[in-house]
Amino acid sequence: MTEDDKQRQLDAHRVDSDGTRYTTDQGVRVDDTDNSLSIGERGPTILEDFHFREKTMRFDHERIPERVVHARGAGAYGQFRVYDDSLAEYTVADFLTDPSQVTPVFVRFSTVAGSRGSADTVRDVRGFATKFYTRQGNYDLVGNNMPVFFIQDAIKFADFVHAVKPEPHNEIPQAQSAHDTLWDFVQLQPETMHMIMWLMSDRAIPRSYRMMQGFGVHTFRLVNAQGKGTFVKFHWRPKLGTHSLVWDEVLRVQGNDPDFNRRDLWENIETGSYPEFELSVQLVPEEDEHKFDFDLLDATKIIPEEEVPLRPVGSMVLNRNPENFFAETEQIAFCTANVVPGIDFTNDPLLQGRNFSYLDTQLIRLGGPNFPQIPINRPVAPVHNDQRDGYHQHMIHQSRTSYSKNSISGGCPMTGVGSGDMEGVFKHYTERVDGNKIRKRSPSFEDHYSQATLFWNSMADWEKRHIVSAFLFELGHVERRSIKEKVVEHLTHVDQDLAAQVAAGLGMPAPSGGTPNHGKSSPALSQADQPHDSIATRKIAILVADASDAGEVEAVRQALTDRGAICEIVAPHEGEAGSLTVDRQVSAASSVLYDAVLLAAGQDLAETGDAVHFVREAFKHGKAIGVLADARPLLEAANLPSDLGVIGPDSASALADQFAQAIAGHRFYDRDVAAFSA
Ligand code: HDD
Repeated sequence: MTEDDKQRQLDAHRVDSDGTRYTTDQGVRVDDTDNSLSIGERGPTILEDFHFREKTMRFDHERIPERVVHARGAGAYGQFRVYDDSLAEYTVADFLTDPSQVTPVFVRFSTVAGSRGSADTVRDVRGFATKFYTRQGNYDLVGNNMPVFFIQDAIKFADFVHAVKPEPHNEIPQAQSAHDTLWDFVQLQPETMHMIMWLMSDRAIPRSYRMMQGFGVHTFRLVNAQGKGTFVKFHWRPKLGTHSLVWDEVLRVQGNDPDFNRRDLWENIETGSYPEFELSVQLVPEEDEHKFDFDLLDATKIIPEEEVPLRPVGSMVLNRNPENFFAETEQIAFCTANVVPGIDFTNDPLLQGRNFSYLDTQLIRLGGPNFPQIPINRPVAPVHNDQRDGYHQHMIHQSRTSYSKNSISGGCPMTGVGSGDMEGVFKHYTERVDGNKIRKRSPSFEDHYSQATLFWNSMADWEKRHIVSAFLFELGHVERRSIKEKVVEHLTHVDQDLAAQVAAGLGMPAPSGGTPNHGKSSPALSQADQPHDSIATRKIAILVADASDAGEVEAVRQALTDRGAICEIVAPHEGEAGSLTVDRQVSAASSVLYDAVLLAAGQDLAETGDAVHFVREAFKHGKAIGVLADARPLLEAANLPSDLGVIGPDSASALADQFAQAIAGHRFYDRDVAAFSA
């Protein structure tokens, strides 16, 4: 089975209403769906109106329960291909070892805390869940854009989610971690500290789903043909680099375009700018399980890349949008227990609990045990077993037996052992386990601070500033003083300087005590160290007016689009500005929806409040600003406090390269904008 097979499978379920006639669900043609059946024109509606009753019954049942977490998301189809067969030494997973195979995938990106209708750009973890439709069955890699998790044991998940979700009495706040119950959970559960550092960092406000990393989080196990295991961590790295928004911008994007990340994914796939992610693995021989200063089974820990380098193994391209959000993105059902031969679990207590939870949640969400038959969930590998019946069974099983072993059906469907054919059979990894039945966390899970410190130490100065501001925003929304104090106390075990800065902002005395900083860092954790070499798909606003020099504008536009950027002409009015076609009127545009701005109009826009605000706001958010020679008056009207990342005023030919370079750098975080108001 191949990518085409998945396509054919989906095709078989596609319904197109083009050229069709309206019918009931029973296939009876309907004469009119605007007026219910009544006695006389002004008389009562009658029960006999089966069309009205069916239509309304269907409407009343349209919604299914939203996901209890990760309710808000967006998905896309794509394909995965491994580079070579070098992993064959470690795993029998076909899709990870056969470079001739193109494995179809569906990826769903999501936020965690918000409801289905919440805004995209909130401070939150992003889900990054991939379903690989492999020849050996479906494999789900249900990861996040952060490599660690809040808790170590799945039994705490319900508590954590209850704490981060809106508070129970008034259901406030929506999609926000800035409230008492989350921080109360944090202060009482210091195992959250490493993840909290990630959550307070810019990783929690990605510029795009296409520009964030993905992580399998847990240590999994690869298993080879001899049954030998190798520990593995999975990483996705975006081809476009890992970039974020800035917090003040995020707050404004939420109002300007609540679908910011969803729209960005959709539009780029529609226009053929296909998001691409490289899959890498970190491999640890079983013999090395105990050589680290943390436990590999603890999901609040990373394996620093400097200790175990990433090994790139394959690439995933997302190249097709779903056709129907509900049928595909809403009904896709991921489960960490969906593994294929060659991939197995470890005893990570978070992973073990997830393996139960996902299957269980699909039963309530998708209304019964036959959800794997929904087109988006169907494997391309053939499915045969004796599991039958249940709500919404789509198959018409022909066999006279539904038990195993049987003789009536010739023993079919046959197990590996029954048939003697063990090709492609999933064999659980053999692991010896001895121990008492206990409820107790391993002492090897006890260090909650060292890697939080590692993360802090690895940050660039601007990343540290953003983390401090995030703590102040979040704790600033916490009402109970005792909770804030306790969080600051935890921070003294991460880094004294961090704790002191947060304490100062909260008006608390400089904290004492704490743990000395170990001084280690992992440069790979900083976004400053991610690639900044492309402007592909960046959105650039070109501010023009009727008198703008179209030749100069076209020259810069060409230079930017040649490098893959997307330019939009923004002007005081719709229609034409001179010979330039306007994409957006300035008062209907907002700088927060763009990555950079080119000023291409002078006096006319210098007198337009919206345009001046546009420029100042872009500056405040660290964006590159290109200035054509004629636009000097607009630049002067904007009265920016520095020229860092402001390119020009100059001619198109003189500024284009430098402007493009500035955009590739993403943001000028070192601008002093603390006291600058847009
Ligand atoms: Fe989970 C959904 C990721 C821990 C229980 N989780 C869900 C999704 C992602 C993750 C990306 C959305 C999938 C989709 O798009 O449909 N979850 C994670 C990661 C975790 C994690 C990376 C830690 C490493 N999750 C976790 C625990 C539990 C759950 C410990 C329960 C014990 N997660 C669920 C769930 C969800 C879910 C309730 C909600 C909807 C769904 O599964 O299908 O079962």
